[in-house]
Amino acid sequence: MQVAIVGLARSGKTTVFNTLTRGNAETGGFGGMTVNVGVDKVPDERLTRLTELFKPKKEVAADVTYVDLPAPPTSADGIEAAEIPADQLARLRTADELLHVVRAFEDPSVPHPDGSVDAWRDIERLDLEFVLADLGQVDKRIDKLKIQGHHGSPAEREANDRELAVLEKLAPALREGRPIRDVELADDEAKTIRGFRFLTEKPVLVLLNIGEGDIAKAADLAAGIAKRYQHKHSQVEALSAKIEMEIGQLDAEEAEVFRSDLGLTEPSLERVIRLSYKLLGLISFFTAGPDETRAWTIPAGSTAVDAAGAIHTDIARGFIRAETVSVEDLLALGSMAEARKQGKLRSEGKTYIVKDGDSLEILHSS
Ligand SMILES: Nc1nc2c(ncn2[C@@H]2O[C@H](COP(=O)(O)OP(=O)(O)OP(=O)(O)O)[C@@H](O)[C@H]2O)c(=O)[nH]1
Ligand SMILES: [Mg+2]
Repeated sequence: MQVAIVGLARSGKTTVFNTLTRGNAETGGFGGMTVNVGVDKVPDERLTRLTELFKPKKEVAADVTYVDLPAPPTSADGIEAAEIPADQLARLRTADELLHVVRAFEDPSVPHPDGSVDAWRDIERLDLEFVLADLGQVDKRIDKLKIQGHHGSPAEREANDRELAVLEKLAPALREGRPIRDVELADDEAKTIRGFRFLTEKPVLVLLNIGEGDIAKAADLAAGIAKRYQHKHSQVEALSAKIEMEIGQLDAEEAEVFRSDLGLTEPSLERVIRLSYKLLGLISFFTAGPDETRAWTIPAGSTAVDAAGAIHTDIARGFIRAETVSVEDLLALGSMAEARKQGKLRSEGKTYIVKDGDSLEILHSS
């Protein structure tokens, strides 16, 4: 899973990146063109507890790749309607999700490119750039299909028409400034345009980067924006990136003290990671044994065979059955054997829909 960190100049993208990845990329670089890439483990207390129980040689958490991209040139240079450069667009398209960092902190030592802090204005501005990028691509493709449509075999022409019909549904929505994620599409229509990897189709987590003095109001500030940001597959969160970055550099005990002093009850960044995971419709299942405890990522709705395939294609091919127990039951009962004795262990077949928090032992022929 890959998350692109996007936002206008000096909104705090790199600070958020550092916090998420415990990195130390240079911040305050004033619109530099550096791209930072880092990997972070998805925090999951269920995995931690499984590891405590099984004491395996190794623990493997699910991970997320974060890509911190430069701000689009428009916002950095104040040039109207400059396009997002092609190389940045290409990087954006490969992402599964956008983490849109929005400046909501006041700090005279970090001048806002527009002279004033206005989170809503900035959200709309970047969203518009993404809409325009998608619209450019849609229009170009429509023109091409219209020319191409008169040629080719009947099957080719039919495929041509099908694609054209979907794109002609998207174009007017984009012209009105609506993101593709809001357009109602049937499954086969969505599949037709999947290859484009449109920016406004990706799920988005809007992250308000609030000032240190606003931490107590974080939830209210996020709710205020969420009320106006009524899009599908989107969510709004608020945190103070600078403080979170500083906390991230402390050891666990110090961090705890610091957090409670600030009235930060829950680690905001863990929440962000989990939310971005959920927004993608991903769930976790676990495998646990003396060698290794491990969290695996699969799309919600996956079957037991899909889960086996996430581990290894050979295991999917030789799938016999999945001995299944919820992690909570497994943790409460202490072992697979005990879970079996108590009737909590189920034998599930190929078509079983795996649930978030299932612990699986997949039996397979080799
Ligand atoms: N006071 C305050 N300053 C912050 C906060 N978050 C980031 N900053 C500061 O704002 C400046 C810009 O932060 P960056 O993380 O570099 O922002 P960016 O979006 O990556 O900036 P560019 O890559 O230049 O577009 C830095 O000096 C940060 O220290 C915050 O929550 N509060
Ligand atoms: Mg940066």
